[in-house]
Amino acid sequence: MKKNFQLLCVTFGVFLAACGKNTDDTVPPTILAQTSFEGSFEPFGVYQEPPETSKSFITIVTDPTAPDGNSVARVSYEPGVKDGLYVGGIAYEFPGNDQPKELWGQFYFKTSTNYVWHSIGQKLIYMCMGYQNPADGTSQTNHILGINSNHWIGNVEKLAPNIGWSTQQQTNSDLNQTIFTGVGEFTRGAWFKIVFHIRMNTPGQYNGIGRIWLNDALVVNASDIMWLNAGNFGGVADFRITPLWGGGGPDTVMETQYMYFDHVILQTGPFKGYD
Ligand SMILES: [Ca+2]
Repeated sequence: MKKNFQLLCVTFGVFLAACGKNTDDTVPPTILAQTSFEGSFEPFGVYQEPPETSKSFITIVTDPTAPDGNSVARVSYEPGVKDGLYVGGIAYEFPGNDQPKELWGQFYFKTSTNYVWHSIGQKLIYMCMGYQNPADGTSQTNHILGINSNHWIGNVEKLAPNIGWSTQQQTNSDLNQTIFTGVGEFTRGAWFKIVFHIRMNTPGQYNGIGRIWLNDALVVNASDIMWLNAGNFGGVADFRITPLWGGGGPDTVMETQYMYFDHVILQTGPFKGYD
């Protein structure tokens, strides 16, 4: 019986091959890393810095509204946290010789209902790109997916922010790009889904791709980004959920507030429904 089944499968496979078709013409994407914080951050590493200047931290908490499962990652911003400081985050590093040149990512985030947005903005993720020396895998550039909130005024419930990319070229900041799009409002306490797609540029040229979807709507669609500067090779060296509060200005957190994350996926190709 088993043999007959195998024969049937082989015959069916030959039939499909003869027709020039396969059951699916597209190669499914490979998941490179994912976590939904159901009891663990793995395979992501956890970091917190610098402890002497920031009291924020990241932990896993139960959340009945979690987009996936029952738990989420919670980052705390305690009173006294000043603008532009790192807080707790998670990171995933790609090996120096195996850095993806194309990466699709997904994550969900929300803020606590008392969240006071920094007057300048909020960094959500950082990614280091490439290496100059393949032997030591030294990464060269640092790029941000963030949200600016230039319309922040006092203790309001909603914001009218911009979301987008900021590139940081260590060797020459004149080459930096800021590609932001206005996206209406971020309601406190509500989950937002972010999907992004990046593809490396020719090193030194402005021809890389950087797209962002917010709640399934394409809001940033750039094809002129220089992720890799001249002489810098490779791809994505690391991915970090780095919810850095602010980036300049005199702001200080006055009351403990939180940012939450869930359902993080990094993969080689498009998510279903995206292209
Ligand atoms: Ca979860």
